[in-house]
Amino acid sequence: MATKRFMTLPRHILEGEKLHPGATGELSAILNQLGLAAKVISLEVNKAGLVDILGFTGETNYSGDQVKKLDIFAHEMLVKAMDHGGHFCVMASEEEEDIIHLPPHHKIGKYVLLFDPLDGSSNIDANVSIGTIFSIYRRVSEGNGPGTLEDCLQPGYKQVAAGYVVYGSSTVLVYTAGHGVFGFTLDPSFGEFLLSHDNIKIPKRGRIYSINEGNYNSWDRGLKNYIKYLQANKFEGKPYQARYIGSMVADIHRTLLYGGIFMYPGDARNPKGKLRLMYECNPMAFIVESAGGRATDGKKRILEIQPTALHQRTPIFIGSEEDVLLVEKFMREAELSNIEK
Ligand code: AHM
Ligand code: MG
Repeated sequence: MATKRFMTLPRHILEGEKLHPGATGELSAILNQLGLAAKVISLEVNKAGLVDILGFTGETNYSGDQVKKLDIFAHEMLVKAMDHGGHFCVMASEEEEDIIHLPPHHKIGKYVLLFDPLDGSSNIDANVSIGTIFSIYRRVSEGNGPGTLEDCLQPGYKQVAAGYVVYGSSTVLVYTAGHGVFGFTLDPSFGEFLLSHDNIKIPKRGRIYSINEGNYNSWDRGLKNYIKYLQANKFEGKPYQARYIGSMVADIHRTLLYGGIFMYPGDARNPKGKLRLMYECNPMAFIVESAGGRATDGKKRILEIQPTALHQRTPIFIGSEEDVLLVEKFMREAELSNIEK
């Protein structure tokens, strides 16, 4: 690998490819193209406060959320940027109910792309960080024709690459192809992603917990006990800290860098929680596991859940290994004592 200084995203991908002699360069081309789409979305996000782009379009997306113009822009940008390279056989987006077929005149490839074009979009008006999340699989359906729903509904452990872009105080792209997690910061002066976070490793344990505590009354007893435990105890001599941005990409980016845990549990009102397995939880779980962390639904590894629907939701507990193991223990104990009663 060349030195970290001025290591651009394309160059980093190229160097990584050299370490895998069998690589065809296709995955590299995909990641480069995603980087390009991220730059365009980043520019538009930065302009959001200046142009008349904020506000609801009056539509709701498939999951029932209100859709803002920037969501649509990001969705269309990703489709347009990714549909003509000849790499994909099918795509799916959180913003579209069904799978997205490639235009008929384009070459069909062997990969599958799933993405959440602009996660956390309810935060746009308040200038809070938002992000794009993507996930790449190999096709599993037979033949060279258009991909199918079956290609999209693969368990997360089959991902070949995943990443996110956080549009925050700066724009940062983080990706993994299963061998290390790398972060690149967009230099706005010459429009290039530069390696800023080399081989990210999540701390084994952290001091920050991240959860929407407004839902406390609907939580299970085990989770309540865990949060009470954190509030009453210290880690390395200091009290635990609660941090919740309400934007998954930003909350997980912080968790990856500083350690700790991010949770979106199921509760009495929403047993499956809020976050989507295919667009949010699987890619984030792949990244966090590749950085040495852990991601489960409270019992089972996120990456081993067999999906049955494109837009299905799952509870998620993700972050430093020891923190996730601890919340699982609290939940298991509460469940056991319920059975014994
Ligand atoms: P979205 O896909 O509609 O943007 O919703 C997902 C977002 C996540 O970024 C965030 O973690 C979560 O919703 C916050 O939900 P809540 O406001 O219920 O805490
Ligand atoms: Mg989302």
